[in-house]
Amino acid sequence: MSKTALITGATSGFGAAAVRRFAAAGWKVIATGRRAERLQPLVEEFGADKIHAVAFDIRDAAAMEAALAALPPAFRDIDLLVNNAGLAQGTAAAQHASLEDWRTMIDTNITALVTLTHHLLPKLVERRGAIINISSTAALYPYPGGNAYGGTKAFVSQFSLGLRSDLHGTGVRVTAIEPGMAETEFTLVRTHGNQAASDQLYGGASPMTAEDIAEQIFWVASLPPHLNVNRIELMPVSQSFAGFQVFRG
Ligand code: NDP
Ligand code: 8X3
Repeated sequence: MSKTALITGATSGFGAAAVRRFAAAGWKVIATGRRAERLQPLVEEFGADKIHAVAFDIRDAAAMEAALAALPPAFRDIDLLVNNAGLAQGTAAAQHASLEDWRTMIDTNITALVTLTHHLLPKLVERRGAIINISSTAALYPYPGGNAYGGTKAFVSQFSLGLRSDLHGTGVRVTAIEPGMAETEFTLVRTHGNQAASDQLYGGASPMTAEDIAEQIFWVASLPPHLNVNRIELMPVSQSFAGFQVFRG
C-alpha cells in the first residue's frame, strides 16, 4: 500500500520538486502552499488520487486546522511530514533590518512549523512515521545580513534534535536537512522581487538545484525503518567558508 507525505511549500523550489519525486515513486502527497494555481498542475500531472492540493497561508493557524480537518479519507494516514515552507526576508544588517521582515520569518519558519508538527505528531506516532525539516547552513554558519533568518533555521535544526529525543522509542524518525546555496525562488523572495539580484547570486556559480534537495529528502524517507539520519549538511562545490572578520577602529 502506498505511503502518504504532507509536503509544505509545494508551489515552488524544493517543495515542488519533492512532490514530483515522491509522486513519481508512487507516494500519495498532500501538497500545500498559498498559490493554488501552482498546486493544480501537480494534481493534473499525477491525478487527484495521488495528489491532494490544499492552499492556505501556513501562518494562519485556523486555516491550517481547517485544511487538516478536511483531508479526504484516502489522505489522512500521513506517514511523512516534510516541513519545507519557509523564507528569508531581507539582507540588511540587524541594526537596519525591518522588524516586519523578522516577524514574517519567525511566524513562517518557526511558529507555523511547530504548529503543523504539533497537529501531526499523534498520527505520526500512530504510524511510526517520519519528519523531515528543511533547515539551512545558515543555522550553523552566520553571515552578515543572515541575522533572524539564521536564527530561525538554528531553531529548526535544534527542534529536530529535540524531537528525536522526545520521540525515543516511538519509531518516529526525524531529520534536519541543512542546504547551502540552491537556485529556487528563495532569493527573489528574499529581495522582495529583485530578479537581477537573484540572477547575479546564482549566475556562473553552479548552485544546487531543487531536484538535488528533493533527492536527499526522498533518500532519507526511503531508508529502512531502523535508520535515522539526524542531519544532512550539503553545499554546491562552488560554495565554502570565508573565515572571521576583524574590525580595527
Ligand atoms: P522557494 O521560495 O522557491 O519556495 C518556498 C516555498 O515556501 C513556496 O512554496 C512558498 O509557497 C512556501 N511558503 C512561504 N511562505 C509561506 C506561507 N506563509 N504559507 C504557505 N507557504 C509558504 O524557496 P526554496 O524552495 O528554496 O525554500 C524551501 C525551504 O528551503 C525554505 O524553508 C528555505 O528557507 C529553505 N532553504 C533554501 C535554500 C536555498 O538556497 N534555496 C537553502 C537552505 C534552505 P507560497 O509562496 O505559494 O505560499
Ligand atoms: C539559504 C542559504 O546561505 O542564503 O538558507 O542562508 S543562505
